[in-house]
Amino acid sequence: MTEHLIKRRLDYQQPDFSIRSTFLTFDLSPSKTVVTSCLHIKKENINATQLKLDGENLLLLSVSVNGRSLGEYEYQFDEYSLSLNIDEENVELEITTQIDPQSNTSLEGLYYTQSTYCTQCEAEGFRKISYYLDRPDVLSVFTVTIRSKCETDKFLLSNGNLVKRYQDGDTAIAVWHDPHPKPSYLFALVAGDFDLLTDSYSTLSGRQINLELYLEKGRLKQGQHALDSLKKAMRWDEETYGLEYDLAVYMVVAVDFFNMGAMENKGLNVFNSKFVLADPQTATDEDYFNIESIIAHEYFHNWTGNRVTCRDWFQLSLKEGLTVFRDQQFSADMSSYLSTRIAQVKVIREHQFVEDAGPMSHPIRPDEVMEMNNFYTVTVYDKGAEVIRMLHTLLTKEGFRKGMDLYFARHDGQAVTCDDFVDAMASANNVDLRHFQLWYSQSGTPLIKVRKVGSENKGKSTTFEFTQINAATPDQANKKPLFVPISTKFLDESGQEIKVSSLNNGNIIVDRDKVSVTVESENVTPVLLDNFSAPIIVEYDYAIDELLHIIQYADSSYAKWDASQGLFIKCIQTCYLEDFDSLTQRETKAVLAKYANVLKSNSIESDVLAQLLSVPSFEAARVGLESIDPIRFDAAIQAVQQAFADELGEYALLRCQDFIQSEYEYSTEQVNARAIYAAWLKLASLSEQGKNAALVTLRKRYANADNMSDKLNCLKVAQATNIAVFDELMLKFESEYTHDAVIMDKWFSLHATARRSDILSRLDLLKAHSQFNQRNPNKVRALLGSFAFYNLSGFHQKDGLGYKYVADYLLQLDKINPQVASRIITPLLQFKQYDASYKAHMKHQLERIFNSKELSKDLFEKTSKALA
Ligand code: 0A1
Ligand code: ZN
Repeated sequence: MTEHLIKRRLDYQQPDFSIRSTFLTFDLSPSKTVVTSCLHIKKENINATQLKLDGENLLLLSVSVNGRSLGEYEYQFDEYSLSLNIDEENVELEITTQIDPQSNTSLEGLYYTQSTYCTQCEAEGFRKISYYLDRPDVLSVFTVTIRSKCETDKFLLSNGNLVKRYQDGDTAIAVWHDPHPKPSYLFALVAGDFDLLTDSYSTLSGRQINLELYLEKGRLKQGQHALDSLKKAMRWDEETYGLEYDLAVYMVVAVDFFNMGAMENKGLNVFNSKFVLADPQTATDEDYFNIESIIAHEYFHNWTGNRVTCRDWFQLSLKEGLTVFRDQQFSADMSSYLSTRIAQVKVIREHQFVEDAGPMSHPIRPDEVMEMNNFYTVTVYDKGAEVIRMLHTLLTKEGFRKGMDLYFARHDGQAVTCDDFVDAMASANNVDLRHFQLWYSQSGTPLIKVRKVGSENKGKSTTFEFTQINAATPDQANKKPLFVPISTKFLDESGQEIKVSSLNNGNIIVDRDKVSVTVESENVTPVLLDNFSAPIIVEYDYAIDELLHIIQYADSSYAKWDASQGLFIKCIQTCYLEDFDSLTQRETKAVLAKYANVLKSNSIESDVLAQLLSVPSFEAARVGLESIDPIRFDAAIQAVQQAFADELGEYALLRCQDFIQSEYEYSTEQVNARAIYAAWLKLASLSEQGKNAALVTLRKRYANADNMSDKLNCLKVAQATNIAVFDELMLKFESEYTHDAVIMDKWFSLHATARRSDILSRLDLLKAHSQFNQRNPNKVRALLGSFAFYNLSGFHQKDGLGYKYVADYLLQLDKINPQVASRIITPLLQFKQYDASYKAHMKHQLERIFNSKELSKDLFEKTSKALA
């Protein structure tokens, strides 16, 4: 087996050489592309003699130094590198390599699919294009020449500004120059034929920027929302952070084959087409939202990532945590704070907490990495953003802005570390953030247990004790207490807020093992972790009436939602633990009846209503439980869902009639109205009293829907409530959209998550569908990813066949695209959290993968950690 080495953060060393300029020439051909690279190399460490360049899967054609061609004995190369001695301080190094883009199914480096050339270089893909110092702290000025003899390569694109475009006989040639020094991971090249959507943007300082969207032919109209989003993002960044775009052109290319969401290459973003294309007939509200936020995310990287980049890959959260936080702020400003915040919190609770409780647990700034692609995680991205959010809370908006200004003043044009970022924040605000910094180095989810320790002062005051617990994780045995801001309010019996002077801007700072807070009142309901002020788990033994009190009286909609989740989770866990006996059933019914009354009698604001009607997912509801029997837990969720629907069924049916259909518009009001309608329709369709009438409504609604959101909502309701109707509507959907690859992903995903006993043979049929393609990550994620992540009853079959199905598939996929295989394996990695028999079956499949021949580094790292 190939040896897979672990790299360590603390082993970082500055590079001995820099690359002042990089001239690349590509002679494109699908299976034999020749890359000529002319590098001006400068020795930075006078004692260094050997230059070692990274390179993988390259056919080396020639090497020359200062114009002299080297003989084979003058350099050494192996599978991963090319080394040569450099005596002078400055040399011109020219290397010619040949690559095979057509056979590149990993979609890393330069690849060719659907008659288009495309690159993906982050994190370490450039080395599959040419030998280079492929590390983020080597910044170089790039000039790129692209040559093609193929007439369909109408557009030849790279980073920066187009210097010239001309024809030399049968060869089309384009030359690009990017004046901003950049690391190799930000390099991009795209060549092919597209429809081009253009616009221009005028910056606040009066510069004109050309905006260009390159879209699959025939899809021009579907680019408008992305283009509008881009202009909004450009304006927002100028207004919020004073950051202006710095080139004359900003290009976005949409491609169907892409491993991730999108990539922020300087001036030439490459996007997964599902995060660009939208019109009311093809995209849902969620798609509209995602497009706006991902377009913004990539745009914001121009400053947080490109102008100031990472010193090494351990610092990935420097750019990702910060850029996610910035896109979250932007989305909240564009739509509603509440719904965006709830969605973010769900990501943390349902995915990040799970990651942190499993074998891949790592700090937002990891210490050890085998395969960098395995660290584009919810921890680095989303927990990273929560850490930035805490800084924003602690320093205030103004203080945070001062910190950002200082960060750019100090580090523009540099490759820096997370410590540099926190230092800028600390210096600009004159505060000590050393304790806070532990969030960067400590992994795991802090648990804060809150207890009412009694009342004093003749019962006139109540004291709450906060205990911080940081359990060991596989990567770190010893933990220290973190600096945790817990936004807290206290409500009295009448629902009024009680002022507590000891709070710090509304936060209780738990920075030690134990912290106590006293409230001058006797009957107090605490509202804890409002707005999810820290990425932690809070445990407090709420009485149901306290939760209902919060839902009725808290002035924060977030707190209402969180209390509603707490209420559902309490019911689900009781059903699960008490074996659904008749007492539990009666009690659950009584609790849900009370809750239903609150929902009926209160004028709940529309931005939170749909969320209040939704029962939490498996991942959210299982918090705090170990050795889970997923099937029994699933049954508990179903039981609570059914009891809740039965409480509200008739009322829900009535509420469905409130909905007035108007022409589709992506606006906050319409998005809320559609979500509320779908939530009522689901409850009505599930309920004993409402289901027949609801079914008629559902069919009618599907038939009359003039937009994808309503259609998909109907399909989801049918999937959850009536499989026969689901099958009927899915057939209609297929015949309508079978030609559209992007839309068919939704269809694959809905099939993959359906609850049915023959799901595995269905998956076999779906894999044979004409629109399925094992080389396309979107398809694989839609079918196999959705199944493994979200089909609880299908994946966790008692005989282990669901696990085997996924493992068999991953073994094939690993040979095609290890990055995608490595994402889909995630649910199997959590095997230790399940009950014995499930655990054994999952472990067996992990062992099969681990022991298979020529396993990728990606899967090797994950399976070896899981089985350790
Ligand atoms: N930097 C991109 C995400 C990205 C990361 C890795 C990729 O390939 C391995 C592709 C894209 C972002 O944060 O948007
Ligand atoms: Zn990013």
